[in-house]
Amino acid sequence: MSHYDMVELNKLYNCTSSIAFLLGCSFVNETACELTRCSRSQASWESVTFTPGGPHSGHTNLGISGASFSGNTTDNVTASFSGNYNENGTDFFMHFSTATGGEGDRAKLETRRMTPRRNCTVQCLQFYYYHSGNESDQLNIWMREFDDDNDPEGTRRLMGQITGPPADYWQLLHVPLNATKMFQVEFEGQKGEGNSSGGISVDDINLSETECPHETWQIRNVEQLIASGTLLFSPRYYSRDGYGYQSVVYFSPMYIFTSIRLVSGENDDQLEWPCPWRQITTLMLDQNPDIQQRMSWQWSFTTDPTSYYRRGPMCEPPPGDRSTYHTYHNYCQLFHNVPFCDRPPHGLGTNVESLRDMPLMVTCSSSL
Ligand SMILES: [Ca+2]
Repeated sequence: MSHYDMVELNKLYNCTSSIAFLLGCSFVNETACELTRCSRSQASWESVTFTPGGPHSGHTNLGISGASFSGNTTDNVTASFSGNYNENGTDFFMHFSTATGGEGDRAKLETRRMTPRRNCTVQCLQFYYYHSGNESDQLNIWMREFDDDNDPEGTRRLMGQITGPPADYWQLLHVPLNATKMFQVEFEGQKGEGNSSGGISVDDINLSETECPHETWQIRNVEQLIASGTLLFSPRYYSRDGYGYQSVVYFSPMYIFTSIRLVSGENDDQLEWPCPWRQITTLMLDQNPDIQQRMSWQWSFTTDPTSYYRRGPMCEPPPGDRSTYHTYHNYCQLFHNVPFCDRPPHGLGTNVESLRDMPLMVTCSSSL
């Protein structure tokens, strides 16, 4: 589904608001977002467009070359997204520097208070972060729930944490939330021990009342992968029941091929084999900073023993040395061949081009 599909659907059903979208922020300018900064030390979150230790630019405009995006939020839909593509090329993000200060210094970045509108009490926070600090630096994701408007402190719970080795690119993180009443999210940077020449940065925050994907595989430099024809294997993931599985994507100038397959895992001896009638849903989408404008393509696969697409024994235990993860040919393949992007549907040419320019991610939600 593309942004244009959604616009047409909204017109068709006369939709004027989003039922799931709560918050979006790309820091297009210094005052674009309803976020509050708070610190009891020298450390602080700063709104910047560049940091010497990285990143050298925000994530919002990354990969956008030319007029691929309109820069508007969804037509006819009221949402609290602050805007995304800035035609001036200015792209702010929030940076917590750990290059100065002392161990334990911390600062918070708080969202406004929000109230769940859906009965499912499930929310998904997603954002991009850039970690250029010391591996002991931390970004803690807190959720604070309030009894009512007069509740000043609420109850705080740690929902996610980023720490460990730095990386020289923007990474995507999904954080499942389960607020049942008024809540807010806090991004807390904390300086660890050791030297740092950078810090932790945050950009393109989105919060929606939807379930987070079980796994997300972020793929960068897609344009190069398409040009060179590249076969990529995701890390091994585990379903909730313990089945090991893997996503495989082949990029070519003509199409993108995706498949999902079971791979040997640590739990194979304890699992039920074969495992018919299990389902996995894969969603491929670009990384537009506004989740409401992402172009997506989704398919589900059910382990149907009578399936025409079956190749080899369906869901038999992966043979061979099960401790050898990289023995890729030891799998029970769930086969699906998809001519994704080879023939753009009418009217979607612009978006398909933008898909080529943007990094991709593949998310998986499985009931294996
Ligand atoms: Ca930004």
